[in-house]
Amino acid sequence: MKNIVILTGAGISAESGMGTFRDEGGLWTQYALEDVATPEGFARNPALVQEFYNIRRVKAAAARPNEAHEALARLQREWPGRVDIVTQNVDGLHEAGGARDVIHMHGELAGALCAACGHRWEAPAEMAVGEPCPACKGPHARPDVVWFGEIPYHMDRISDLLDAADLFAAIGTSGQVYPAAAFVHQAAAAGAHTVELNLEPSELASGFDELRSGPASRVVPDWVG
Ligand code: BJW
Repeated sequence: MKNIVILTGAGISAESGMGTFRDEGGLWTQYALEDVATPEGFARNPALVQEFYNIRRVKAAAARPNEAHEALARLQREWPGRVDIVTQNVDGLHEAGGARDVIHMHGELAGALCAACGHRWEAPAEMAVGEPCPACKGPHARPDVVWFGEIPYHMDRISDLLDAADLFAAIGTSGQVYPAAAFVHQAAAAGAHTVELNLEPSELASGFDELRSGPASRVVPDWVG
């Protein structure tokens, strides 16, 4: 067992106070995802979208990593082989917990992106509608996150890691959003042992070799050992 690939979702940050999307009371019960997580929603109402992300940016800045983030960072430090963390989360809590080289497939709250020229820079705590891009000066700044209909970041690199994985773990993700939901199948086809760590078995649970149910702050440190 040499190469470990770990996919994380909102559930790993739930106990740090960051909301999940699809659980009871989750973000998609408070906002329509078409309004705040699509390019079309941003074109229709940029103020609503900036407000949605400003609130979450402030919350993430105040949040602290929990035992699950810290256990994964420890695994990265102590495992003799590779441990790659691919996260769908935009909150930066893996790095705050000590992880390195985290692959942010859905972008980061800390980043701003110019929708016109593609330039990226550090987002201010509060982004305003029409904020100018430092490169092209156009008023098209948006959060550097991946919305529905957009292609997630680092897909070639992730695909190579999955093809070389000996162990694949999915932590705190409902498995309802692609392409991340298909990673377990790619890793299994490459011969990896697959394990799901989640509060309760997800919709994809039958596709994993092993299930560990419970809150991430307990099951992840137990799994890491
Ligand atoms: C705990 C816990 C605790 C709670 N401890 N666990 C039809 C079929 C197939 C695909 C499609 C389709 N129609 C459209 C698509 C594509 C679409 C898609 O998947 N749609 C589905 C809705 C069907 N996907 C896309 O558009 C993606 N792009 C794409 O496919 O491009 C094409 C392409 C790809 C690759 C190569 C070439 C081309 C882009 C998806 C972008 C998703 N963006 C968001 C927003 C990001 C920014 C932001 O944060 O605001 O990403 S949406 C949202 O969902 C966010 C999350 O990262 C993502 C996944 O959510 P996650 O993390 O799983 O959270 P939840 O809430 O769903 O689950 C939490 C889990 O934790 C639960 O299971 C709980 O039980 C558990 N939990 N507390 C442990 N304490």
